[in-house]
Amino acid sequence: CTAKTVRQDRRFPDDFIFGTATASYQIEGGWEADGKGENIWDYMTHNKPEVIKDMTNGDIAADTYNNYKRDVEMMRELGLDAYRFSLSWARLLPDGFTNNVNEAGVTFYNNYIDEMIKYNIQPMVTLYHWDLPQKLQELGGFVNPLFTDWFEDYARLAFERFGDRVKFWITFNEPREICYEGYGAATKAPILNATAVGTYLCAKNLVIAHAKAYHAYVKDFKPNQNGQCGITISVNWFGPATDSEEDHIMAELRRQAEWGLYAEPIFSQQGGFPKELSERVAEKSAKQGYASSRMPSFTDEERDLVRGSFDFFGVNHYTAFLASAAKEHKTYYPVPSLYDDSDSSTYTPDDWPKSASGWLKLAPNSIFDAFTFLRNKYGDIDFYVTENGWSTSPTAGLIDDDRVRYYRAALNSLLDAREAGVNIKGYMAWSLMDNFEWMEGITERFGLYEVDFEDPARSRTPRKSAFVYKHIIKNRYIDSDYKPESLTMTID
Ligand code: PNW
Repeated sequence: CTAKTVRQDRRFPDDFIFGTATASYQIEGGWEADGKGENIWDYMTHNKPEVIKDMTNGDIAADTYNNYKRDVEMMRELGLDAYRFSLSWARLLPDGFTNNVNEAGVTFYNNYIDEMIKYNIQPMVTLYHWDLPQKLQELGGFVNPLFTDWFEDYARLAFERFGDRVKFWITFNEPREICYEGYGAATKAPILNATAVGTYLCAKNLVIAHAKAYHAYVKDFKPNQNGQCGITISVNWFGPATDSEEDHIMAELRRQAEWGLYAEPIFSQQGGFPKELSERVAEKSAKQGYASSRMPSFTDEERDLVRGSFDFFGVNHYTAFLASAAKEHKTYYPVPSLYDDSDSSTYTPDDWPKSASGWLKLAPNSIFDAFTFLRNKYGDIDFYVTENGWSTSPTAGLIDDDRVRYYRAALNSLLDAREAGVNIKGYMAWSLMDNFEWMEGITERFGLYEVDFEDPARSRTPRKSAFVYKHIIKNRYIDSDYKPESLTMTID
């Protein structure tokens, strides 16, 4: 693959939605302000600070709890149509359950939302971006079968309190990072490392919880509120390293393990977990001496509840990987585990430009590859890019030419996909500003705005990429020659 030449004659339609995205734990701070309960990231970072690369945590983060008006001012500077952010479950429901509503938390989100609405910026709300109330984790979290009801109750509260103004709801952000990284491995809270079964038990409950919240919205809120409800799945592109049949099989198994596990039950006609992966897990489980497959199955009723439970498909897309059957690319995975079950290994070519994050490189035209694949598989549905972005090091500063190059390449690839007929209706850049990058702490920066974490006020300063993104939004056009005259930001 070679990068496509950039075409200048293409535009984004006026109704295309440009925004940025963030998540509660990564920006808010105020970890115990005004009655907020403890969540799994508070608990983990306080009790095991060594799991975070620089021993930082989200206690203060970008302090959006006290800076929300400045955040909205930045949205206005950029000229955003929409802003995607998440609600902190434990800020609203300190114990996780609806018997105890923290009204100060409700007020905080009301203020944030009202400030956006005042300036005609559409709030897009994620209900769950990884910060489960610790009390629910102590009851098993996502692998307690009653989780699906706890989540529906929480979702109903959010629809009730905010649904008059919020018309775009995302139930979960990135099931893979929740279920594989949090339950099947130890790279996100709650670091359970239950490699054999964790991913699969979580995956089943997660899609059922999503479907219950979706149906609650459709039945009891949508008729009056007229919004939409969907889910966001991380869909990086996994293509075959060569044209060999083996590599094609590896790529398909990898896609099923990475995102098919969560997309197939919701977006496919037949529902349920992906076929080839299910077969491999069943076979391996039998050989490993399990009494039944480590991957649970769906009852007919569950399958029907989940399939078709969406108004749109939200996609977080960052990069691509090549799947290979070749010996030199084989990676060791714990046995049993999701990736061992999938038998697949991946690598990335050395000549793809590197970001500050080990997993993130600039892959040629990966948005086109991922979205045309999704459209061919799941049909002509509405898609949104709910995250896409690039990391730099904390010392890289304000002149972020590599981030500018990444955004231009990504948006060109998105236009290619639209030209091929994929209905991508919006794009959210990750992120509005630097924030707490999970296990990496603040060692990797994704912001269009730099945040000064040494400054108690957490001042925010636009990077060059902020000006370039603003220019694209305003003109609905990617001008590859545009250079901001200065880094002085104004509201147009
Ligand atoms: C997303 N990968 O996570 C999350 O939704 C954000 O909270 C996070 O800050 C952002 O991307 C940047 O990391 C991802 O390995 C984590 O491909 C890992 C991957 C993709 C997305």
